[in-house]
Formats: sequence, C-alpha cells, structure tokens
Amino acid sequence: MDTNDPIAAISTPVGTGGIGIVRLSGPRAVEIADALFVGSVRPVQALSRQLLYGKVIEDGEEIDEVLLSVMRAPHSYTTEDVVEINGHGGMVAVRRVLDAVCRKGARLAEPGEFTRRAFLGGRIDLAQAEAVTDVIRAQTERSLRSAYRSMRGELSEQITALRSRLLEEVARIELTLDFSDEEVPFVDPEELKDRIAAIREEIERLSATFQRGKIEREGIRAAIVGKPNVGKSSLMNALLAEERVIVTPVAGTTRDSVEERVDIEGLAVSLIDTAGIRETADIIESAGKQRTETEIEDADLILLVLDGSMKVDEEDRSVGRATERIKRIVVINKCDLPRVADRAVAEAIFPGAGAVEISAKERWGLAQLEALIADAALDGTGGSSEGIVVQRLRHKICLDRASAALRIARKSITEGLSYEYVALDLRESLDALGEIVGETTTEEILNHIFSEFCIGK
Ligand SMILES: Nc1nc2c(ncn2[C@@H]2O[C@H](COP(=O)(O)OP(=O)(O)O)[C@@H](O)[C@H]2O)c(=O)[nH]1
Ligand SMILES: [Mg+2]
Repeated sequence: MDTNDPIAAISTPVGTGGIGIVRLSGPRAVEIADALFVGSVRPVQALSRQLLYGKVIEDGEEIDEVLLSVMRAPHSYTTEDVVEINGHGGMVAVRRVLDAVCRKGARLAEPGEFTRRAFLGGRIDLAQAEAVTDVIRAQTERSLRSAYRSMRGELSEQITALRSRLLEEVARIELTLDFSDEEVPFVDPEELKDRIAAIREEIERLSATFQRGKIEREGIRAAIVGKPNVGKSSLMNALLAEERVIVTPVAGTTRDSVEERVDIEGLAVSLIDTAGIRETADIIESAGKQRTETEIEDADLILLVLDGSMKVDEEDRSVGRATERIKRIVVINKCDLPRVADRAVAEAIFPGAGAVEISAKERWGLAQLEALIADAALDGTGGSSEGIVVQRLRHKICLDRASAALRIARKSITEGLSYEYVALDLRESLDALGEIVGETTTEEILNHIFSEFCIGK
C-alpha cells in the first residue's frame, strides 16, 4: 500500500441524507480539489479550515453545489493536507463527486486508511486509532464515554507511564551488567522485586477493567423472576415505560418469556419477563416454567419480585432457592398497598441481595431500582466510572502477557538468576505493552486492525 498518494472516500454513511462528504487526503489533495472546484476563493488559496462555497465542475459539467474546506498539513486528521467536500447526500450525488476526484488522480481509500495515516504520521498511537472505531461503533453511552477517553489518549498515557517505569528498571539492571567491576550502584534484589511487583499490580488492575468494558459495551441480561401475580410483567412495562407485556389479575398470564432492551443509566440491559415459577399441571405454563429456568441460568442479574402486600411464603422462598447462585436484587412491589413485607424482611430472608421498595402500578421507586441495577451490573468488574477501562481483547491479552513476564522476572530474582535474564523478562513485558500503543506492532497486526475500520475513516 502506497502511503504517499492522494486517497479519497465517501465519509458519510451509505444511503440518503441531507449531506454527503467526500474526503481527500495526501500531498496533492488541494491541487485535485482546485481542478474541480469553482467558487469565490480557490482551494489553493484558502486558509486552513476556511469554508468555501462553490460548485464542483468537471469538463464544463456542473456536478454539485458544495461547501469545501481545506485542512493543511500537519494540522489535519491524517497529518497530511485534507480536503472535505460537503455536497448533497444521496448515493448518486456523492458518488459523482468521488468519481470526479478519482479521475483527477486520487485513489479510493482502503478501510481505515485515513486513520492509519494519522497513526503513521504520529498524531495518534495505535490504541487511539482503535478507539476511533470504538467511538464510531459504540452502542451505549457508557462504552462511548470509555472509547472517547481512550481516543483522547488516556489509556495510552497510562501504558506509556508503565513503560517508562519498566524502562528505568531495565536501564538500572543493564548498567550493573555492563559495569559490574566498576563503581556502579548495586541493584538490591528485594527492592527491585518490590518495584516490579508494584508495576505488575497496576498492569493487572488495568487488565481487570476489561470485564467492565465488556459490560459497558454489550450490557447485561436481567431476568425478572417471582411467583405468579407479584407484578413481574408490570415491572417490565414500568421499566420500559410502555405497555409491552399483558398484565392481568389472573395468575399465570405470562406463559413464555419476553425480552426487551432498555437503557439503564447508560447501560444496555436486556430485561426478560419470565413466566412465574410455580408447580402447575397446565402444559403450556409448565413449558414456560422450563424456559424460566433456562433464563435464570443465562442471566447476569435476577430481579426477584415479591408482593409487598403479602407475607413472604413458601413459593417466594422456592424462587429464592432457584436463583441463589446468581447476583440478585429483591424488588418489593405493590408498596402502594398496605405493607406486609418490607426491605428488612426481604434482606433477612434473602441475605446478600440488595432490596428496594417500589410500586410498578404507580411507577415509583424505579429510579432507585435502576441505580441498583447499574451498580450490580458493574459490581466486581474492576475499575471505576472515573478510571480508564480496557475495551479491547487485544489490549487485555497484551496486558496479561506483560504481567506474566513480570511474574517470571520476579521468580528469576528470587531464584538468584543473573540480572541478564531479568532484563530479558522486563524487555518482554515492555514489548507487550508497546504492542498496545503500536510501538512494537508488526505490519500484519496493523493490517488486521485497520481492515476492521469502515471506509472513509
Ligand atoms: N396495587 C398494585 N398492584 C399491582 C402492582 N403491580 C402489579 N399489580 C397488579 O398485580 C396483578 C398481576 O400483575 P402482573 O404484572 O401480571 O404480575 P406477574 O404475574 O408477576 O407478571 C395485576 O392485576 C396488576 O395490576 C403494584 O405496584 N401495585
Ligand atoms: Mg406476567
């Protein structure tokens, strides 16, 4: 792939829209635009980021009325000269501008090639380049926030800081190796071990945030479970803020599971309304019951619903036993009615589970329940909402390799091996971290990463 020729692509989504953008990058980008654009100011004379109004005209034929901007190197997305032509959306109009640009000497960009040039130009590192796709692909607010922070360089900063700490240790050790007979300060093995352990701990902490990243990206499955008639379907509707599921006073109305996705505090939560668990002779209801058992197995979180106007009975306890192994929240519903079961009772009967009092019918207590759901979803997943989150499996694998190399380094020191071996282990760890930001990444890996991008980015 030539990295120096002008490239062009349509940067807006395929389909009909108000505006379609053709983006050009490379040393001759402005020249190409100049050959096609007719307006009050010529692209070659434009100030960087100035918006020019005019027309794209090829061989006397007017192709589109456009707004054109020039971003001059190195202050552009790719660090090269970039031209963006904003024309009318719709596949034919944009396509014609792109064709004209290509006839003037640009070639079609490969997927991710603009971002690849930004990486090769040194404006962003590899982790930031990957985060660009993560920003574009984010399906939830939380994963967008995390991806955005990585794109801004927060993950890279942490990796770079860890690398420079490691590099310092390598330098110290190598110095003692090179000048072992001379007056070089001796590196105390116990102190070295402690410093390595501290670095390793941070790498592990970062790696552990991957689980949180996964949940932020993919969300969780929360099954609404309880005996018949406690208000499971009503709760589902309340959380969806619509009447999705049929609610009746007849027990056993919901005979099969219903699943819907909701956004709860920026997390994608798949809510599953299940058929009530109870002994039954009804064949359809009992098939629903089996399905319920599977839903419980597959759920990340259980919303165990109780009827607050009734005493907790054997049926509730049996639901409790069926859901014991999964993280759960006890939802005491119907709290608009005279209260019989309350939070204290629920917490005593179902220890370890958080409890909340709500009324699905009158729709109160829901905000508190949502906060509990979000907390429970992210509980024990490492990291925090303020900290940076590792979103990519590739990064986690590199972190784990870096950590494993440090574990071996410590072992070598303990076993009294020569510092030569220790230095090798530390270098292995450095390389693994370097792969995250693209310091030590092979061409093959780069090709793979950028091929996942969309065209025009
Ligand atoms: N008073 C009161 N009644 C409710 C509440 N939630 C549900 N119900 C009623 O309880 C009955 C059963 O509700 P439903 O959602 O179908 O329960 P499910 O069998 O657990 O799905 C219906 O008559 C609902 O109107 C609530 O918060 N307060
Ligand atoms: Mg129901």
